[in-house]
Amino acid sequence: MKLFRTATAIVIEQNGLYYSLQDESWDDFVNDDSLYNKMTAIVSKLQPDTAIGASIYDHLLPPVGNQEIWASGVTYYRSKVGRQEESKGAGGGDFYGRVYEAERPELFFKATSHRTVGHLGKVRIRKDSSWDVPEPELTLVITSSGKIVGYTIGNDMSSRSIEGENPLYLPQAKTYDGAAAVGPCIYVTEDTLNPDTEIYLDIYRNQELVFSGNVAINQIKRKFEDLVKFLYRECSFPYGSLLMTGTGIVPPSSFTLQANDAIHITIEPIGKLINTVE
Ligand code: DO4
Ligand code: MG
Repeated sequence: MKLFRTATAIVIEQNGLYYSLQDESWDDFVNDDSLYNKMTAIVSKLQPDTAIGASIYDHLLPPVGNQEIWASGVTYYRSKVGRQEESKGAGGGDFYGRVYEAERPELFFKATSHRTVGHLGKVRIRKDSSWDVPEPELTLVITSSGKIVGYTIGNDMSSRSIEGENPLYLPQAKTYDGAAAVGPCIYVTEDTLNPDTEIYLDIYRNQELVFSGNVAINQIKRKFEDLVKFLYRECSFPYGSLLMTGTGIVPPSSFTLQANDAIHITIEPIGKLINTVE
């Protein structure tokens, strides 16, 4: 089942049928350990809203309310190697190698909804950055109690020039207006995701494909539950949280994003998140 957020309603999609819920608080609705069962019960009682169809994808809000968005780093081998390359001059090779092997993962605060866009929204690159990439990341939707209740697609937009200059600049490389995209929906399931699930990244410039890559989520070095446990060790999340799980796709060092590039991230069964660079 998929859960969408629009300006006027929360919408559930099941088997191509859409069920609309008015007057529901997003924060209360999502922060529920029984989210799947609740949605199943709603769908069994409610009539589908035939006025809603696939055009819902044209006017979605990001599926985040008062939840904080956090991110995990260096969880895939490709990310470790990419960071080591970019920070050679700053001595970062050692830090990234160590965090990849350590028990404690790298977790950092990414954004609130204020700095986040949804499907078809515009992501930004910093004006003081010269080397920028999208990071396509499976994103966990977690309740206050630490239960993973769904999955969405995240884009952890990153400045590689700022991060590469000095690892202590990470918050500036990662957090700025328009630095995060999530969506198009939350995929809610009782089961865990199939480990063979693939993340695809395609970047188009003037309709031409300029980068394409993919990675299976089974290439991640960490268990999702362990990332959540560390995140929730000393932080409470009254509305729940979203946690990006890290990138396993890093374009070559010669690649940098440009204005108007279109970033397509696909993770089935969640869907496709499309954003354009402002
Ligand atoms: O350590 C820097 C950030 C890593 C990151 O965002 C990732 O691996 O996805
Ligand atoms: Mg990342």
